[in-house]
Amino acid sequence: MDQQKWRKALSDLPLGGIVLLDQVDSTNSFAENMAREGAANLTLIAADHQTSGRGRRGRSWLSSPGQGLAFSLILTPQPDWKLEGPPGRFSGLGALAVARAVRKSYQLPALIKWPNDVLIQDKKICGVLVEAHWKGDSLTDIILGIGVNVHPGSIPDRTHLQFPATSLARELGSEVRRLPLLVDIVADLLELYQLIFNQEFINLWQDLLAYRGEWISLSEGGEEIDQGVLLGLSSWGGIRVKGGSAPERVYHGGEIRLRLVDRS
Ligand code: BT5
Repeated sequence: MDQQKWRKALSDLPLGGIVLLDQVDSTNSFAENMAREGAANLTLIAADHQTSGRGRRGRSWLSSPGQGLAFSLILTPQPDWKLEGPPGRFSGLGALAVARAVRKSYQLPALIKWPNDVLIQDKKICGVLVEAHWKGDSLTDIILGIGVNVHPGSIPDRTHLQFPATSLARELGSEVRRLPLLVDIVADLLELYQLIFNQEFINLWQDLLAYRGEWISLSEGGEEIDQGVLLGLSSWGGIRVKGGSAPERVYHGGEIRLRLVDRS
């Protein structure tokens, strides 16, 4: 990455700070340390390469140098935050910003696989990792980390994947530049962030939900916990599922995995 060029392109956005790195273990870990040392709200940390990119529950996010986007945003609690419900909307924020930027700039049919993946044609191009940190009972910061496969070289070997993956350039059939994509995603994310506690935000997210109206299976810790039709999102960003004669169920929680059930 040409750091000077990247910094200049990002400098018009209302960020609290910009940190650009050639290599880091994980931008989320780096952001966590910065937050602990008092970094400003909306500080962006982006790296050309992560040596230990992280997914959820100890899983890895794999990438090759310069092939994708890996960045994290530090969010510190604001007076207007409504924290009485589950924090799932922060992964929705990351996924929605990526899906919208991809749709707007490249006209590709990006959808959000709840809770934290962005898919194009049923293949993963992006993962979001939200980590909240607490001091006693009080939330100190939320780190919102986003990884996007941009060039074809960013797609990990199939043996490392539990779900098919693709890159933006592969789906588009032509080259994609990382910097304008990053600027589009972060700009949209900052706008959506203003709406995050409104129903309008949930509606925008729900409009791009993958598998809506389809039969899905949910699992947690490797065990299936439910099956049913995916109805949509709850007002807190959980998913609403209905199957059989039982009443509708709502699930929250970033540890749940969702998959489509082939009923043909
Ligand atoms: C995620 O977790 O998808 C969240 C990934 C978040 C990555 C960003 S990069 C910037 C920031 N810093 C970090 O350290 N992390 C964040 P999860 O839903 O648990 O999915 C992880 C699974 O996705 C892995 O077990 C693989 O199967 C698969 N995977 C790994 N790398 C991938 C890639 N590049 N493309 C598609 N799938 C991948």
